[in-house]
Amino acid sequence: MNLSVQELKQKLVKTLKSEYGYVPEEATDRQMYGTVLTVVQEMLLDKRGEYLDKLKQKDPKRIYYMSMEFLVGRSLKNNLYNLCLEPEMKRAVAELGFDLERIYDMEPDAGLGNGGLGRLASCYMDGATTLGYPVTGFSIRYEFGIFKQKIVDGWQVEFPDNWLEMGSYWLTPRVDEAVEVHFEGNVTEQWSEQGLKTIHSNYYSVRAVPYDLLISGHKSDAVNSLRLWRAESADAFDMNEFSRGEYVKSMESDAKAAAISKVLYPADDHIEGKELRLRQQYFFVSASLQNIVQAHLRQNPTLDNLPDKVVIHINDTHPALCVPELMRLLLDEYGYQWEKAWDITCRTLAYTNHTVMSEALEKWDLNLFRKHLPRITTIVEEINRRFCNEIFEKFPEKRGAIPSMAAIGDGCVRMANLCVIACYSVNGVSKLHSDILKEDLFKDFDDIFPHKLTNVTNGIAARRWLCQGNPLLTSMVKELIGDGFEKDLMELKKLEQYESDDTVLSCLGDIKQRNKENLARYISKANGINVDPCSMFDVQVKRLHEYKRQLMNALHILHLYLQIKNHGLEMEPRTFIFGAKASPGYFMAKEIIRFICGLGDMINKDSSISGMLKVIFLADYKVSLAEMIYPAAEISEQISQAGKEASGTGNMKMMLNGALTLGTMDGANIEIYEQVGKDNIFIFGMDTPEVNRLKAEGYHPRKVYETNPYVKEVLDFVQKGGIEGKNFETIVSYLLNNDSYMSLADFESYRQIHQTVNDVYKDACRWNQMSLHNIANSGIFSADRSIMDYVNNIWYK
Ligand code: F58
Repeated sequence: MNLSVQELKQKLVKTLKSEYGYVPEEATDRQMYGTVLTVVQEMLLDKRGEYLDKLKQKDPKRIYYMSMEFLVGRSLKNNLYNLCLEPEMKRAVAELGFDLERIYDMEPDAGLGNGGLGRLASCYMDGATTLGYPVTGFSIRYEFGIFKQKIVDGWQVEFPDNWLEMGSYWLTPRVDEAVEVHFEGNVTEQWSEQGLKTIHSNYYSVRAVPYDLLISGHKSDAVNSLRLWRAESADAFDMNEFSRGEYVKSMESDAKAAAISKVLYPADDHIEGKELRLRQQYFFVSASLQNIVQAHLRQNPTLDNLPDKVVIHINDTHPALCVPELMRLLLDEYGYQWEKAWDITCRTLAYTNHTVMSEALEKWDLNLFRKHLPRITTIVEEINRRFCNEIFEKFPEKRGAIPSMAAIGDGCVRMANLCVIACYSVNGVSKLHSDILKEDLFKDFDDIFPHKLTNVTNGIAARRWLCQGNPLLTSMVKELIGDGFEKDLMELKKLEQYESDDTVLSCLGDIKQRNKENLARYISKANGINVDPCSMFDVQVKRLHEYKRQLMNALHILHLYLQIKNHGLEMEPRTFIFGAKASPGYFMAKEIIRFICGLGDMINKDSSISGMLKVIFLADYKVSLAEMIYPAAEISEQISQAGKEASGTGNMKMMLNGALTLGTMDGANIEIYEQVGKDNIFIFGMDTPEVNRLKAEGYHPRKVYETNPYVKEVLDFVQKGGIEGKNFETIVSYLLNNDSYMSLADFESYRQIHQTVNDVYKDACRWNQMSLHNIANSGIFSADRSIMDYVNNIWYK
């Protein structure tokens, strides 16, 4: 967008006057913040108008990305960057007496997601928009996003995230496009002239009002939208009750409806079958599909060609109700016969799986399902009946597998099976993960639908994670290889020619140093602890989960501490940095945070280890904090038990910022390994077959404790209350008796690879060389590449 500083200033002054009635000299930071966002939003709306006109003419196939979560983060900097207006806006704001950096900092994260899955959805909106594909995201306009985390005495405490107060500037309500969603009620069948008709009556109606959050692409004509639904009662209050003087009761129905879009469920990799969550799912699925069908019918006379013009992509099973809801619309609202409706549905829907962990595979109790969604239940039952019959008839060799493949079993609706049965494409998110889907979780399906299962390795929005988050490194890269990498990340490969260039390598080292200093300043402010920016920054930031093994990292830190204290170990100074939210009801995860914090309290104040170790737990890990942490990371801890992390995307973000991966052969770590080669990554631990073998043999963590003196020393120390006199009995007993993700089994190998890391770090030149090699080979992990995989292999195949 071509706007001069002068023109921007005029826009700002005008908007400040019209919105707040002030001139710049009188305005507060908050008012200037509102003004800048309003001006940028208006530019996006204009651009969106032009883009929609073009779309109407060309009428390409539309992609609808259905996701319960979009972890958007902040938008202002991203939008200015994408519109190529950042330098001009900076000056315009400065000339009016304000500081754009301060304004950036006032923006809350739109935290409408838990972690990797939600962030991936946002990275894909960025990639698809930049590449000019018409992708619309659909989700819920949660009033409260992912909770704010504070640490009190080592214990995680959650606070509501009222992001709309400062974040609603980006949302445009479209009341004119509101639709109704029906819950509960009775389902009956009636004969009419058209035959047998299903009638859903006595339902409870919720109004879904869309709010659009515009997504800009980088140097692209496209402006896509993320459509977020807000729930309200179809009738604001019950007039009968109101007339009887029962004022509070008259508003209950409104409160019940509004609860649907009140708050994001903060569970990560664990699904609880809660009624409200089911209502959330159906609410946003039904509203979105009604919207999609209406939009299609505005341009087409029929729904017969829906699969040629539309893909509805189901991001994990949370929007799996798309399957029966599309069927319901076709059957009940548009009068299709079952076979034709099923054909259209199957050819329109695609599904991405993000986990193989059984506790995260969604199941809904059939009775609960029936109570809330009676019509949807009859449709799922019919889908299941027909599917089971088909297998029985056409695949006699699979008759034995019918109980495990069915969409309904053990009194539950199994959402993943439902998706695999219906969708024309099912993909995993890394090579290993997709192989596990094919060979294990969905093996029987793969045998009968041989081309359905495929892989799309995840990717990240490099423009956010490198260009916006790490300006120093970006300038260096631009100086060396030009700016082509912004649009084609594979161009980073050109950096390889500088791997023996001392000047470049030392410049890379200096940049990392400055980014570390920046993070050290933040740590000092946030945690009141001074860390040495010359120490190695070893980072593990991600949701807290046992399978991600933050605890193994912490045990190893304790091991180092004991070695320094008791056995005179000398090592390169190291700062271990953690950031992680635990699901509020996940006790063990919260205990692990308490353990890390306790460890930090003990180590950070111990002057006898002469600053060799520091342990920092950064509270409230979120997108905007990640943007500061990644550029400063030197070691990227990706240490999940092999076979458990579907992909990981933090691993890619840190690699792109020059950190070296210390990880297991899990998820996308394997593909990072393939890209950089064995000499530029630190791999340790059991791989998936080894994990499976040990599990089959019988794993006895207590044996490791008894045979490995380091493990014994560490656990004995904890047991004796060595960490600040605190009781961590649950942790010790968990490790000795269960250790579900085999941290103790991998401990020795983890310990040894850390020694290698320590040795390599002594050679700064070699380290920087490895770091540059990692950056140079991270191009494949661009979200743009993932989007092109979706485009070529799934969406426009
Ligand atoms: C994550 N899943 C995977 N789920 O764990 C990670 O390996 C992968 O890189 C990422 O998806 C993107 O593919 C994940 O983040 C959730 O947060 C769900 C939220 C809702 C409840 C169940 C977990």
